[in-house]
Amino acid sequence: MAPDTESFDLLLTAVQRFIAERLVPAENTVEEADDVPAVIVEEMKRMGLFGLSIPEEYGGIGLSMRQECRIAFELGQTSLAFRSVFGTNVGIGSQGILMDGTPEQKRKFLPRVASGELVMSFALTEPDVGSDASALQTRAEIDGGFYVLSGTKRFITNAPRAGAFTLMARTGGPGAGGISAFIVPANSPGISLGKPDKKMGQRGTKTCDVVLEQVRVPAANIIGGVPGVGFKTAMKVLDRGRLHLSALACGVAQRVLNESVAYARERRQFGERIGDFQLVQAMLADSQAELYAGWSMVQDCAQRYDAKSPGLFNADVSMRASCAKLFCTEMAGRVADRGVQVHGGAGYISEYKVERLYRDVRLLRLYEGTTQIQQLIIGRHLMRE
Ligand code: COS
Repeated sequence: MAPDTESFDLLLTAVQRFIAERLVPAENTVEEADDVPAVIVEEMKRMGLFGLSIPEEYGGIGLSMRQECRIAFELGQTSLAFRSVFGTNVGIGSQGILMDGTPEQKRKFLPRVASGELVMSFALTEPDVGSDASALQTRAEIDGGFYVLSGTKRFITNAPRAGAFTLMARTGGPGAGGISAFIVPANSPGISLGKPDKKMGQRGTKTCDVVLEQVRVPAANIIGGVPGVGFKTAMKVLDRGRLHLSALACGVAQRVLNESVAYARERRQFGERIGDFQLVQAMLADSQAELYAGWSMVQDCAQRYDAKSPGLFNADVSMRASCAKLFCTEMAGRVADRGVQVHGGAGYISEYKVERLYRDVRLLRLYEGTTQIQQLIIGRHLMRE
């Protein structure tokens, strides 16, 4: 059961305060150190942020999707590195277990995921396999009660922090039906990490390669205990993740808009505030209107997500999550671009927040399925209907 309105409002207020008082003031530190301070990570654990989406019976808060999106919207309004610390525990790292795991797997892993003691990370992408996920090459060969895994996973968010991976590998023949999802402890012999990726933005988030050389994983660690359904688990996890990211994108757009309006009220040219010029107002108005549209989509889709059978694929909701991801992440890109434009030359200088936000939002259109993958999912759905 998701928290009632009163409990949720208390959480929302606490998160808003935490962002305003602890996270926003630490944004420059995160940018310079390329890391989130350990003391803040501990505060996040105490607030329960690692367990936002995990049901109460496993020690989490058990938010509905609608509530989770509301919190993601707030988290989008500060450095995205903060959300990333616990984002994989709330989303793509843990949801496979929650949706398709056996009761033992849920009992064994989810309480530690919810408390933040165990960081989970999601490993699907490979050097030669990104958008075409069902072609993945990491092999898992059966050997008695174990599988032996070999391959390389790429751009794996939180790999350096992870205690375990939800990792997709091929137990059978080619295509989606040959893929299984494993829970792989990060300290398994044969696992090594690549050097940290140097990224365009989102400094403070941690990504790198995960290399598996003859890694022995108990067969009992296949999510749900059934081989061959890991691709579907991964797709369901991504549907949900895409909706969460849509909400996050709206949050960043809101922050950019706030920064831009504040600047337009302060900055004077030709003897007037630049925000009094209609050409500047047009940019702000377009951003506000698009943000409103995006957030309305997120709320609608989240409501539909909550109404469907939990953990089951629903083609209509999946299509709408792709619509939201497509629109909201592209929208955040346009809003960030206008934000820089409103700031003029100052927008290109790192002293002003929009410079970082402009770089940070670029990833939103790429990860958890590019804009083109969302178009493909929507287009296929329409043709199927
Ligand atoms: N939920 C559950 N099952 C799903 C599903 C979903 N959202 N989407 C597809 N499936 C099922 C299909 O129903 C099909 O099952 P059957 O074989 O029983 O019919 C199976 O999965 C294969 O589906 P499909 O044929 O559509 O797979 P494709 O190989 O054509 O791939 C895309 C589909 C391109 C949509 C998929 O590979 C994808 O999302 N790629 C992007 C991956 C991504 O987001 N990567 C980011 C890295 S993770 S941060």
